[in-house]
This record gives sequence, structure tokens and C-alpha cells, in this order.
Amino acid sequence: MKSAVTVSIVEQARKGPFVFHDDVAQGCRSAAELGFDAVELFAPSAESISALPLKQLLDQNSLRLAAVGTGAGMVIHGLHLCDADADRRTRAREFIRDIISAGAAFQAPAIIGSMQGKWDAVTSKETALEFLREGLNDLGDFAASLNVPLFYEPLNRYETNLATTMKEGVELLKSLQTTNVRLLADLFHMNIEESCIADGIRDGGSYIGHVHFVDSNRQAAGRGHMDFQPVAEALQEIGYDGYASAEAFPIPDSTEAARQTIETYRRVFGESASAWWNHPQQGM
Ligand code: LER
Ligand code: MN
Repeated sequence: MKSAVTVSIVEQARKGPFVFHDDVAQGCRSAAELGFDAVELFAPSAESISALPLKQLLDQNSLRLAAVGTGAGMVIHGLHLCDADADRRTRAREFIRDIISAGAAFQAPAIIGSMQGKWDAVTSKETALEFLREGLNDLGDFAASLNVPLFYEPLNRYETNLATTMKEGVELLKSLQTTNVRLLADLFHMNIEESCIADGIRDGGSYIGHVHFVDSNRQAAGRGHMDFQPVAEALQEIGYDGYASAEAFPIPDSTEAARQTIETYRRVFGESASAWWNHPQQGM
């Protein structure tokens, strides 16, 4: 298990659930000071990632890049993979493809969350799922060619109507030709959609490649009413060894949200748990 914290440089997402905003250098410094292993970056475009002195900032702070978000394609351009318009679907894919490349330069997988889109009055559920599968197959194989997985994130019902639970996510992944797509388990979405969050983690099992570590109210872990102990146990049970990445509002401020996250992370995935994760054979 490794810890990560989100940094957004998307102006239009200034009110979004990201711990650090606007300044990647400051975000990296704070993340390193608090002892995070990595940062997760939400950027307006692939070009804006390439324009950053990211390698230098990561190296200076001994951080890794955990993942890169693609949601700016939706937030800024209104693009998504299920658009009824074929040209806009192509543009959505190109936007994601470029971010996959930018992330892969740092061995960081890209995340498809809001870019998955929704079905609606124009595009039926079956057609939307077909579009989504086409997109995931294409982008999953492209990511494989760059030696990174691609993360697909089930979202709550207010943000998508395609896959909202881990079980539906697994079904979707099983229906793909590509085997390079992994699930992102976001605890905030799971708190809304799963009957039991720990069972949802078990449903996702070995398909889970990334975790958004956040509380029930989208605030930093420890500031809501989520019981993290069963979640940690379920993650241990499935042998999860990816990132727990804080995708939370900067409440009361960025530094305090990050500090509370890492404190909760250490409490629930404490010493013995990390030893288990580092040496799973001893715990089995
Ligand atoms: C993206 O990771 C996500 O969880 C969205 O709900 C953020 O708005
Ligand atoms: Mn998320």
C-alpha cells in the first residue's frame, strides 16, 4: 500500500474534490513534508503536463506520480466516450490518449472517471455501453503499449448511469477484449452505491488497481463517518498493493486535509498492515 494526494491545476475545477490546487510545486513540497509517497495530478491537457517541470519536482521531493486524471476533457470541453456524435467521441478518445502518454512518461496510469459519460434520451444504455467498450478497448490497448494500466472508475448515480458499483465495473471489464483496464475504487462513490463498502472491495478483488481514499462527505479521511477499519481489512484480504490516493475537498484547507488524510492512512494501514502488504506471503 502506498499513499498519494491529489493536486489539480484545472482552473475550472477550483471547487472540485482535490486536496491541493493551482501550484504543483507547493503541492509536491507539502506532500513530501507530510510523508506521502506520491501525488495524483489533475491537469487541463497533456500539453500542460509536459509543460511542467514535473520530473524535477518529483525527484526533488522523492515522490512518484500515482496517476493522472482525464476529467478535464469533460469539465473544460464537455467531451465523453459515449457522445452520440462520432467526431466528439473521437475527440474524447484523443484527449484521453494524449493524457495516457503524458502519464506513461512517469509510469503513471490515467483515470477514466467523468470521461466515461452517461446514456440519455438520445443514446440508449446499450449503445452507450457499446461506445464505452469501444473506447476502453482502444485506450486500454494503447496504455498497454506504453506499459501502464488504464483505470476505469465507477461513479455514483448522480455522475454516471453506466457502472456505479464494483460488481458492475467487474462485469464491464470482463466484457472487454483488452485485459489492461483496472477498476478505481473511490470510497466516496462506494459509500453512496454499495450495500457494504468492504464487500464492494471484495467484489472488485484483483480488478482493483487504484483507490480514492476519502471520507463519506468527500472530505479528508477522518472528517466524515466512514468506518475505515473494515475497508482496510477488505483491501488486505484482496492483496491490494496500489495507492490510497486522497481525492478530497481542501477543508478546512489543503494542508490540514492532507495532514488528516495521512494520519488516518497511518492509523488504518498502520505498521503491521504495511508489513503484511510488503510481505504478503507471511500473512497468508
Ligand atoms: C473522479 O475521480 C471522481 O471521483 C469524480 O467524482 C470527481 O468529481
Ligand atoms: Mn474519484
